[in-house]
Amino acid sequence: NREARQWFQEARFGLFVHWGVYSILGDGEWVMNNQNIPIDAYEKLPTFFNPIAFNAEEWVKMAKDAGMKYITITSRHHDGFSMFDTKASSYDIVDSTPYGKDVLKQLADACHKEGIKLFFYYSLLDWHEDDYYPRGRTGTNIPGRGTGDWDKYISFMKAQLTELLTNYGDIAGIWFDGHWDQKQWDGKRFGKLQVDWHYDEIYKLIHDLQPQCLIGNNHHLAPIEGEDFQMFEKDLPGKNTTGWGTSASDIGQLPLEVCETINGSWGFNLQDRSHKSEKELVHYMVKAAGYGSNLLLNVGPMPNGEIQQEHKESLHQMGQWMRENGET
Ligand code: FUL
Repeated sequence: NREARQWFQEARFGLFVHWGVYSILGDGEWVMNNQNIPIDAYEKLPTFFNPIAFNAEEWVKMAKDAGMKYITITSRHHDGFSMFDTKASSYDIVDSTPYGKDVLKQLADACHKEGIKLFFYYSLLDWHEDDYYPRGRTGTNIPGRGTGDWDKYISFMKAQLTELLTNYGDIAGIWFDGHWDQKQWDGKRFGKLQVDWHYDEIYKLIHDLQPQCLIGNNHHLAPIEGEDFQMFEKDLPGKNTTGWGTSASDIGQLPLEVCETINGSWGFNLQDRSHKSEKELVHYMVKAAGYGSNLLLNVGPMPNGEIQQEHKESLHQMGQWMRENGET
């Protein structure tokens, strides 16, 4: 949808939010994989997840004050835990936490009220679903086990995406991630397994449900049919500083977005004190804008639902800079 792309092209600045049951452990969103936590142990985390200090209005006002035009939040990260009320699984915030409320619904309502657009991050790969095949390194990556029904997994994703695009009003975009999880155990050997993500069907489903909903996929490749924007993870467009990024020749004609962390972590990390200075952050935003790209700047809220003080301060400073420089 041309109008939606045009809006995105001019949006400049957005808030990325990595929040899930992993936040409890304060060791980033990859903690299940990095600490090799088995599924049955990890499954205890939701029973302690009770973010009573979460205030959607405050988050949205904080983003607005920073000069941001949109928020992209993890609806379900690689750990497979859904931060919304899904009927496709009971492994979700409403069915399996003491909190029992849908945080995405609260955020969607606050965003709509304040005129901030909402994107959902959605992981393709899943370390929890039985039908995810190949399942990630944690769990059943053992010969003879861990087989799943791939078609059922695709249907599961479609069911969840349908919910996300039906129950939360207008959604500005879906931010896919985890495409690269294809060099995994295929039941016989590790190798390059050709995973068919059924993008044609999934992208069509999204655009049929909400034509204005922008699709982006963090696959680090040239954009494919059906995608509306191209993202660069911790990387300016075409620089490929990370080594696994997107090369200059793979930049398409779509609006661009760079995403970056304030410290070094996406999900809440208790020990990470490497917060970037105001100058570094402003510089990065200006550089990204020089490439015609938005900046999606991340916060990793704490398990109680509050955003770290240092991150709040950074956002406030960015907002001040934007105002002083007539950018808002
Ligand atoms: C990556 C993910 O694996 C990270 O956990 C994070 O979500 C980042 C934005 O994208 O590919």
